[in-house]
Amino acid sequence: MKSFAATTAALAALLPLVHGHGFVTSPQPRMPGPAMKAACGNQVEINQQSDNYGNIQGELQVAATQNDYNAAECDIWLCKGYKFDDNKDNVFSYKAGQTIDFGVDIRAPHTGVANVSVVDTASNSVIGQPLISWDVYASTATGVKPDETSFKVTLPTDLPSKCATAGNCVLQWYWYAQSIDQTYESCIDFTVGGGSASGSGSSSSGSTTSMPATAKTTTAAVQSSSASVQPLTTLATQARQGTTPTQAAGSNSGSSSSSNGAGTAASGIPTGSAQDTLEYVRAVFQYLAGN
Ligand SMILES: [Cu+2]
Repeated sequence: MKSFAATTAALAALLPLVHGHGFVTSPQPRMPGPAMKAACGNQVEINQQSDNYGNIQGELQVAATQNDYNAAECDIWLCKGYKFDDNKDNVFSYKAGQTIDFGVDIRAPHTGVANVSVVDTASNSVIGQPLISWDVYASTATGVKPDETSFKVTLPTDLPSKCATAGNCVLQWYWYAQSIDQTYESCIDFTVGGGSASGSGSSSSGSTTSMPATAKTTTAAVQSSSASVQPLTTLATQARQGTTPTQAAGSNSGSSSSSNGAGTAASGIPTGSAQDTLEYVRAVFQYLAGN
């Protein structure tokens, strides 16, 4: 008979398989692929290939035991490590100021915060302000609300010209369920063209002239201004990981996540509410039962 510790470890190992609970369904986001595998390692990619609803902490649990995980190349806090190179055929062409419909599938609520932002992929920093944000998202107490899974965002009209080139900017949906220390992300690759005229005939590439190319949104300015406004963004978790100097500052308004996060990440067992724990146990049993 296995020891309790061994059983617990086995259950914890299942967590990444059973605990994927959120992903954007529309527009079609980035998916895992060979470039991710090369950067993040074979098992991490397989983990997400089998469950793209999974969370970053789950990926890191897998990564911790793999020597082909390259943290710098994987850049896991950006798009969960999913790579543009695997998604070059799935780039949306938008116009400045365009409104975009979003659909999100949340399979289980976990109270947290969320937003959708334009993210500079080179620096994993938010450009400007979030396009939409929630101080309370997917609450375990109330359940998921309709406007958390079906909503619109409007692209800014002053995005930097770099966003005219595919791969440089993504629309990132970000959900940090601090109640159980799980971070979910989906990234939509896009380019934004300048012109508003529909009859110009040119596609999204050329006319960047209508964009204020040198919009004052330097990264530093954005960060400092947004830090005081956004309660959300990329938070405590990233600050703790020390991986994102960009979005962390000031965003984790004294949350408690820094105190419980390490233990959660280490064991894989949620330390959140009783309901979260029950849900986890239920998920494990569902997995063991074959569904
Ligand atoms: Cu979950």
